[in-house]
Amino acid sequence: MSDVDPGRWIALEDRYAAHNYHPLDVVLTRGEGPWVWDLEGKRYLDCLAAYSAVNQGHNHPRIVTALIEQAKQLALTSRAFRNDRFGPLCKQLSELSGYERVLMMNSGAEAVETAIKAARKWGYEVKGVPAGAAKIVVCEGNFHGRTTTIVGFSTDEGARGGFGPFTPGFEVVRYGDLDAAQRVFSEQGEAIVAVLVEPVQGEGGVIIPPADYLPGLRTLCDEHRALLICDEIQSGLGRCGALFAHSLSGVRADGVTIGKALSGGLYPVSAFLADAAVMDVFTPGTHGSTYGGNPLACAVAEAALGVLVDEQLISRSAELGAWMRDELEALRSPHIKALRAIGLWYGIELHPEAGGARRFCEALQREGILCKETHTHTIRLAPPLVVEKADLEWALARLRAVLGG
Ligand code: IF1
Repeated sequence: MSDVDPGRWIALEDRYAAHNYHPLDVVLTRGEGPWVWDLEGKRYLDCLAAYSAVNQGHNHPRIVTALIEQAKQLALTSRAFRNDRFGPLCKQLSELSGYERVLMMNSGAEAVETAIKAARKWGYEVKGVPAGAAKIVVCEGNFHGRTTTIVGFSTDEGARGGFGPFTPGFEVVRYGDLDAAQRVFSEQGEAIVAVLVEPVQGEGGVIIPPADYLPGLRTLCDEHRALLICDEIQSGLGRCGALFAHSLSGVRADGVTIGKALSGGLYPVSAFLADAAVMDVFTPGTHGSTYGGNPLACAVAEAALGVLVDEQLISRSAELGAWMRDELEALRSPHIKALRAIGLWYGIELHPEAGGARRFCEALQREGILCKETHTHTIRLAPPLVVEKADLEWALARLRAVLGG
């Protein structure tokens, strides 16, 4: 077997790794900007961008330098001591986002867990919900991570099945359906401490709710004294053409979770953002994490946010994204049932007769485009926000070839 035979690496994974994924058979070894290369030196446009973690592109030199320099200086102190990178990062995040306080964690799921804990504690201490009675409203088709609490309110049997018993206290309503939210509030408003919602559902297949949905949820939360918490882990930090996707609906959430692109893919960094009136329910000893807010994470996040702002990746996402949407809309493919687009994020839903999106993703892989199907029939495209128009033109030609039209 040659040194670049992908079969060798695939066999190792299949033999020694847990089988909790079904990846495309491409073995990547290098990345730069929006591009990645496999063992044989074949180049691909990365149209998944590590689920939007590499919005800044792979190995962004400024973020890599920040990582290396900080690793040489000081990586981890624990929060038992202070470090000189944490305060500046929190200030930068607060000023950028407009929220008074920042709570740093590592994975997205941890940020969501933090939001859930904050909402419950706020509910008991501020709203006055009787002990143990707090309810959080979540949506059908949600994806917020993989902890037992979070998968407990998932409606995806694959993500949830076999992992119970689950944490109680969640009410699931149909996504995008204000009447459903209204009903649950009119029945249980006194116990509801928060609505936890993705402004755009990623795993759901880039599902964009009706324009009045988030404003409607905002009003319901205000009327019933509940927190509106937006999970911007995937939709935020530029992906939708705004710092936060929910701002596009003209609302301000009471709490926001971010992750993924907060580090540009160099390190797991996540955060929960809220004003003091919510965040101050956390007091010493009530929440934390060994790695949360460590100097290495903070240095990486500071650089990743710096790139987002200085390279104007957010307006770039809005502008290039709209152009690409028009180009995709002009595709006359017999296979396409619906196109959903926001920023540089697309869900291309295929007719069931097309036989599933997986084979199209495999065909695109052969053409040099990496993307991933979701929910069987939808091709999800989310290139790094540093992608050039010429790269997208190149990709469009291949999409035309594979999808027809
Ligand atoms: C997997 C999906 C994407 C997220 C939102 C929290 C998290 C995620 C909105 C948790 C994570 C991931 C994780 C990854 C696949 C992926 C995914 F298809 F499953 F839904 F991106 F679209 N909130 N999304 O999208 O963040 O703890 O992973 O850091 O679990 O296989 P995490």
